[in-house]
Amino acid sequence: MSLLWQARFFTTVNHLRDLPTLQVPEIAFAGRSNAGKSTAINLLCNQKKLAFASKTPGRTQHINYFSIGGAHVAQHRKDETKIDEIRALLVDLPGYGYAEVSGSAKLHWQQLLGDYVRRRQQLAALVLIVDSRRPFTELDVQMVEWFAPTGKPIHCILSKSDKLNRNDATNALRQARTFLASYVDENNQTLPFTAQLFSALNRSGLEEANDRILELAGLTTAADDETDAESAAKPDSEE
Ligand SMILES: Nc1nc2c(ncn2[C@@H]2O[C@H](COP(=O)(O)OP(=O)(O)OP(=O)(O)O)[C@@H](O)[C@H]2O)c(=O)[nH]1
Ligand SMILES: [Mg+2]
Repeated sequence: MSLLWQARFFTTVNHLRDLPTLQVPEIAFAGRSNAGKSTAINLLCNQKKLAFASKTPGRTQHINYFSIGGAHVAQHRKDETKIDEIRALLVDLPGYGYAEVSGSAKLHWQQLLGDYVRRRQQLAALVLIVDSRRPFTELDVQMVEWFAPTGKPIHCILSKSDKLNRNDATNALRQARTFLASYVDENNQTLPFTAQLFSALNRSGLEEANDRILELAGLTTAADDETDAESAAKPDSEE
């Protein structure tokens, strides 16, 4: 069982001024509309309808937050979420590049996404979901270029790999890695950008994605073992 399975809905926001004030790592899922962001979140969190996934592109219109932590609280959904037990937040960002969104709405979302990825201090890493059948589009590149100056990690998930044969999938992965490796910092060092193939349909790449996301969110197994050991050593009556 992964820690991500504890995820529960936290909040929806429309404006940057409404972003949660919690000081915990955020992992944001970005990508073109229909790339498979919501589907990936649902699979990683082992829940069918946590993030809304749809055949209609442009479905995720707001920034949706899911919290990780406080599992025993989350099991009783009527309880108030114990904010101080939340260890990380997953963020489902609205997809970009959906042609039928009107000009002004498009602009609003592009500005919001740009400002969010460039300025959000709690944002620990970006999970960029790219359809493995399409190369990086102009807006994917824009996203990487907004985020690269922060020096923070990007993990690129090449989704829908079930649609490609093995050879094409391998090529798509190689091309993505080459593209990501072309970004360097001011000292000419490559940035912490990684990529993998993923299919929600046949669950391939699920474990790799899970492990990387836990690592990026600071929720690695080693830390958990430590916490478990600590709490096991404490007497129950302490609180
Ligand atoms: N074959 C296949 N289809 C997938 C996969 N992942 C997602 N899909 C399908 O792609 C469509 C879009 O998936 P969503 O998860 O809603 O995409 P999204 O990126 O959240 O889209 P927006 O909310 O519009 O930004 C749905 O019909 C999914 O079932 C996959 O790995 N393989
Ligand atoms: Mg979505």
